[in-house]
Amino acid sequence: MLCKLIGIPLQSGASQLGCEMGPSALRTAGLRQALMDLGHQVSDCGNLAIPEQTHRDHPNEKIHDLAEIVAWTEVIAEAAYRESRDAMPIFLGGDHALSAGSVSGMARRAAEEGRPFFVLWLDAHTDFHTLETTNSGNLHGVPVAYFTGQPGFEPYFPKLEQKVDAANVCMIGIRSVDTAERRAIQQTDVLVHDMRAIDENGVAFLLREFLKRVSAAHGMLHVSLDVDFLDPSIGPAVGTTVPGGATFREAHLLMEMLHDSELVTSLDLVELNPFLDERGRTATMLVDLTASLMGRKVLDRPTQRY
Ligand code: Z70
Ligand code: MN
Ligand code: MN
Ligand code: MN
Repeated sequence: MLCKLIGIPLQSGASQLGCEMGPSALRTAGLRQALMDLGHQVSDCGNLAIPEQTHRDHPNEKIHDLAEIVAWTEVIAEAAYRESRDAMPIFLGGDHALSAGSVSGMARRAAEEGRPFFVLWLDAHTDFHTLETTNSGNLHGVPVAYFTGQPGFEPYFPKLEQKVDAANVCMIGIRSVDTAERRAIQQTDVLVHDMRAIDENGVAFLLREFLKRVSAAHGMLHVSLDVDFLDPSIGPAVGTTVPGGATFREAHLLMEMLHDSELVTSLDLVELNPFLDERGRTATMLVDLTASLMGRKVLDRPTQRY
């Protein structure tokens, strides 16, 4: 498989500075070599950059850096569409606002290929605020509402060429949802698995049920991995730590199952804040999880199909 690494030094969607160093930390932790060791070809496209922005105001005065995030969304969506023609893009964040672009660009790619498009959202948060409802004003809290076509993003954000069907979005790891998000997401068909669902069923069951649907539809699958999906004990390098996250074993199991499924066509690695890391261990954790997703395993065993 040809993997394209796309660095996105975007940090103004989060409340704390530092995510702009994420792409560098992932490179330093050896992402490219880990993929090559698994027999993949890797092309590092370097980091994206945004043009000069024109100022944008929104009636919600809490929102900060709107113009910058809009500019990033356009640039990232275009890169996602372009680089996915012949390769699997891996988006190196950068905060989670980048998924407004990566997911919308991949949705356009899937539409062009005539395939249904699915998103697996691994996160403590639903990131389902609209521009009206965000209280923090941090735009990493809005990408899912944007790419599923919730109202109010136009004329600020780019018009979606292809919105993602909410029923094709599955979230796992959720444990921090604001009131407005909860109200809004419950009006949709987004499948939200909170930590209780994990505890009662196990991650393997939840993922297997979703992968069966993706497989039956011959869909393309985008995986969006937010560091705070992980328990802070194994992923401390994130601005918004939330206790009670996924364990090392749960996270690797999901990645191994995703590999076996052969369904994943793009990946976000987001919210890594190297300024908050402990001797690079969160960056290394993300590289190891990506390696599991791309075929690293403890023992050879027959591929599990879904
Ligand atoms: C909260 C907000 C958020 C990521 C934190 C948190 C959002 N709902 N998203 N970390 N990735 O500020 O809107
Ligand atoms: Mn925040
Ligand atoms: Mn997130
Ligand atoms: Mn999060």
